Amino acid sequence: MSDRESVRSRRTFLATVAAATGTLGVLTVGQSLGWLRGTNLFAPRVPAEGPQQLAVNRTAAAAQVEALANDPAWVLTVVGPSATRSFGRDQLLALPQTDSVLPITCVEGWSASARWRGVRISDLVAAVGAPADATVRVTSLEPAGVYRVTELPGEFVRHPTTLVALGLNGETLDLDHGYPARLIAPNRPGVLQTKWLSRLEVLA
Ligand SMILES: Nc1nc2c(c(=O)[nH]1)N[C@H]1C(S)=C(S)[C@@H](COP(=O)(O)O)O[C@H]1N2
Ligand SMILES: [Mo]
Repeated sequence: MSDRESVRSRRTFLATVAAATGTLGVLTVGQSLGWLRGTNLFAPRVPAEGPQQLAVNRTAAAAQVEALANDPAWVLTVVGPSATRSFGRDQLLALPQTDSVLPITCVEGWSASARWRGVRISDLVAAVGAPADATVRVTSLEPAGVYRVTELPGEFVRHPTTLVALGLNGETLDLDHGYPARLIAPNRPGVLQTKWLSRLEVLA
């Protein structure tokens, strides 16, 4: 490549970068400004639209969990090495509550922060006699679906912001956000933030 050609190709490269950066700038603005919402092709779900100012990826109706989630006899079953315990919502609410500000980061291309309130998962693991850094299998009430069962490694279980969330943005967790209880942990893809919890099992 001659000197002149290399200067030209570098210019072309820089122009491409500038164009791409400009596009990104516009898209970022589109994510944050209400007036661009309708034109924003890259945000299939707008984070601020949905119950409790948070987008919903899969509704309770779509997941066919409405009846199970609204059942007053619902309990969260926690299975440990030496004990199994069941907690109703009122029992969970009677345990120490923690607030965590954590985002949902969906692979569909949106991320939104919210204030969650609930019980530290490490407290529930301790209540069934397991170590705070145990791995926990998390199962949803959802009868079918790829996100029904997830595994939570010990580093997340022991993290003080990882919750079985019962509340969202100052209100009772909406059915579409996982009522009666959902998992919320830091630095986890949205797909692993299991909604409509049914069971936590400590794995050996
Ligand atoms: N049981 C269950 N939990 C789930 C899902 C699901 O389909 N079923 N979707 C996940 C995905 S992909 C995301 S991004 C988040 C979205 O949470 P939100 O709907 O409360 O915003 O929930 C996660 N938890
Ligand atoms: Mo997602």
